[in-house]
Amino acid sequence: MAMSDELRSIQEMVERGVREASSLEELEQLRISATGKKGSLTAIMRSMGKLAPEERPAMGQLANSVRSGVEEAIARRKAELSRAALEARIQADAVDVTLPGRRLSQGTQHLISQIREEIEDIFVGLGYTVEDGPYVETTYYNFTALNAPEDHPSRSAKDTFYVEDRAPEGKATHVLGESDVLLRTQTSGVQVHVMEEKEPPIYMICPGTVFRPDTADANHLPQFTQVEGLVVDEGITFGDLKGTLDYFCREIFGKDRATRYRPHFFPFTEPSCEVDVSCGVCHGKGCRFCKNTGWLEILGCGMVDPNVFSYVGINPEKYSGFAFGIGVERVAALRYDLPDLRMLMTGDMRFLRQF
Ligand code: 2U9
Repeated sequence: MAMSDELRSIQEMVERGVREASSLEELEQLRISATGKKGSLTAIMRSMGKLAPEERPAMGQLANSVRSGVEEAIARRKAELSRAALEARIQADAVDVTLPGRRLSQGTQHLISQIREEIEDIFVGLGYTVEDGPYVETTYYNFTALNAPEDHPSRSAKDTFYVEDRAPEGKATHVLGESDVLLRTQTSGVQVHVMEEKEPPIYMICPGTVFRPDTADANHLPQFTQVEGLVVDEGITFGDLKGTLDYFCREIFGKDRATRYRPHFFPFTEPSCEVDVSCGVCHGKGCRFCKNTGWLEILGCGMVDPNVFSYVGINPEKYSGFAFGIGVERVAALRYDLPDLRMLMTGDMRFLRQF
């Protein structure tokens, strides 16, 4: 075939290929087969030297125009295909900004945390510090240093979760006196730690989770939250205790609520009291909520027993103090008329969102 025919046939072939190419990859293959290093057009241009000198200018001109025509056609199609590819991507990635958004489900602070913080704020306002301590305690910090005798019922495995891996080999249940590590049943151990570390004056509260092997029912939870408080200073009297706790009760339940102090017994305080606030439903007249007494029990308290001071090396002749314990779940139940403490443990957002 004459070289000019060959050039024209290549030109036709490439032009058809360009029209038919449906992807950038196909087009690139076509370019390589024509004008690439081993391409058909490149091969012809290389063989130009074999022509008679008088034929070369015309053939050279033809070859160059075929080549630039081919390159131009490929470039044009390339631009077209690139635009189409971009268009397709834009279509595929399109976001319909007019669609309604997905609402993020946002939690709320748990009622118990809210009340715990409220109690903290009341005492911080009175100059108290907020202290923390371990959940796992020894019998010394949970009982002994709090003046609980060795045979006190609260020490029994019925009332305390002992930590299993410190129980004797092969025995599933704790036998009194055989394990001295437990889940704290009260936060009082924190006060013992603080008194060991700090000199009086001490004005502190210790909020936190405590554990007791009670079956959960309307009035009991095996895990609940306490805020205990301790004041140790020179000249602290029962009057200081009463003034402080009356103030606390009014802050947390409202100015119109009365308080009453009933004698009680705790190993760690002497004298000891349980404190009631007047019923907010019937205002003391008696109703179902207060079991017709007009009063609701809210906390325990007392003057720190001098024995407790002796355990931590505080001189009971120089210092006196008072202590108290508040069950936060109980405060929540009284304040919001909750019929069952277990409602606080379910994580049911229909309940929790109300607070
Ligand atoms: C030290 C000395 C004394 C803490 C106290 C109570 C009274 C009390 C209960 C309230 C409801 C426990 O959560 S509850 O079941 N607590 O009645 N707690 S006095 O007395 C202390 C603490 C530490 C060193």
